[in-house]
Amino acid sequence: MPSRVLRALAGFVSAAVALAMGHVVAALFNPAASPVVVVGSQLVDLSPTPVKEVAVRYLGTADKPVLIAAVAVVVLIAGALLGLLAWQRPRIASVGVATLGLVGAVVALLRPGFGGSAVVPSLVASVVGVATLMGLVWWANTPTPAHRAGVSVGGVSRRHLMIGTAAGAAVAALALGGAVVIDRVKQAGAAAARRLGLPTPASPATPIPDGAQVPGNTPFTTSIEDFYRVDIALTTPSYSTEGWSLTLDGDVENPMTISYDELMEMPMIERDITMTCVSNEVGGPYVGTARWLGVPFSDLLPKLGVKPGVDQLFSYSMDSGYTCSTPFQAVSDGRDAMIVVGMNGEVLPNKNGFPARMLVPGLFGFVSATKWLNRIEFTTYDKRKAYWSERGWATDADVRTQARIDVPESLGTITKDKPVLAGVAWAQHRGIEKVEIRIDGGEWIETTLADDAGIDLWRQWSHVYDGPPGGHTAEVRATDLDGNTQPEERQPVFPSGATGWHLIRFTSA
Ligand SMILES: Nc1nc2c(c(=O)[nH]1)N[C@H]1C(S)=C(S)[C@@H](COP(=O)(O)O)O[C@H]1N2
Ligand SMILES: [Mo]
Repeated sequence: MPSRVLRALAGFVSAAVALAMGHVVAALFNPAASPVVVVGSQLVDLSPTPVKEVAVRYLGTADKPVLIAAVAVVVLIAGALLGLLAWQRPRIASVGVATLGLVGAVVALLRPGFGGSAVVPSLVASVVGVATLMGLVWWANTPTPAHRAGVSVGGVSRRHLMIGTAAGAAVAALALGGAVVIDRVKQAGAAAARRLGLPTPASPATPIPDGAQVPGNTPFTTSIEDFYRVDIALTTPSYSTEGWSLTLDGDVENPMTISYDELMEMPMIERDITMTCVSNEVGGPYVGTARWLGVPFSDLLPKLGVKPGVDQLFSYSMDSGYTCSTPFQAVSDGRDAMIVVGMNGEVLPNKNGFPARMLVPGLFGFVSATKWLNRIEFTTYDKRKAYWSERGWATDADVRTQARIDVPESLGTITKDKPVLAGVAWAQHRGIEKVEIRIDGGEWIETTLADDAGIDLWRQWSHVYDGPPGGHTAEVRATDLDGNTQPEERQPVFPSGATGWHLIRFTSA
């Protein structure tokens, strides 16, 4: 007979293989039906409230993993004890191991809302546990060549048993690893389902023409990852939609409070819109274009019955007392002002304002794009003053007409075979008429504009450089469709947006 330690080890490993196989089977179709999880959950439900409170107090949010680990440890110890019996009383040991698994199956049957299939992982664990333990006994009793040659005595192969337990431990580890992988894959699937869960727009975006993108230039649509983030929150707020609602009130006939589900059921528009921050320096990065999905104000305003005299929308954020003022005119003049729930085909990310934000084409973000939105009050500029207005910034600010050079980057090089300068220009809700460039302070030359995707969007431009090699400067200026050309005069971002021309130095090789 093997030593006590080896017998206990064999039982322990058999229990581990059993739990791991039950766990991986559960991971496939119902993770909550894993034998250890199902028993742990039942213990949570059975334990009296004071015990739960103590557990939560001392273990915090780790209370559930700790409990599940405790269940696993109990089963593994029971397995080790049964392992001690396995050589002399194999039947009793087998029944014991099977019973451990059956406990999981019975508990799974008792738990509400689980259904009969929830017993499968525990039954699998039962069968695997018995098979592993009896397999180890058999394998250890199988004579090695050494026995046959009469070199070794005792009728038991330590070597076989050690190889067998090591193999069992490896199987258990692989199964646990498999369960983790399955869980990851399923979570990725759930994220994809959330994307699919976004409502289909009643009014989809018109496709962006292929010709709107200058090859090698900044991407026309900015990815969520690359989209600039500007706000006064210290960390990324993360709110749940449960209990969240959006209140529309103030000087309206019918104030409304809308839950997330109600909002998601309203007809939506999908639009590509370029957003800009007032704090963007000339040539700066705080500008981006995304495909936004949301409920248009044009649908909400008639339902609300806005009273005469309202000239301001005063929006509130759940985060840190941020407020924002938006001219009522800008949300009621027919442009695509909306309450946004989706961005680039995904549920609005936390950093960009989940569950909902405002967006008004043509206005700087600080006077239109409240994130983590929970209330919009229809009122007057006399009555309410917004967060940034209190700090001296403009109360109402259209975006500035701006052009930026993106290719080459500042101090970069263009080559003879690709002597192209390129960039973007924006004047949301007015549209870009032309972008001009001048090299070394010379004559202004009109650049080639890429295809137009709409007045609420930036427009790409490019220019083929045909001057001498060496170091040069390039400057750009845009003119919008209202006829305003970007002024040369440099103004700082405070209080209503920077002005001036973007200049870079570059080398022509
Ligand atoms: N709640 C809240 N919303 C906010 C802000 C803020 O500080 N808090 N900043 C605004 C500013 S200044 C801009 S430019 C835009 C930026 O939006 P983004 O981070 O999604 O790019 O959000 C606006 N909405
Ligand atoms: Mo901003």
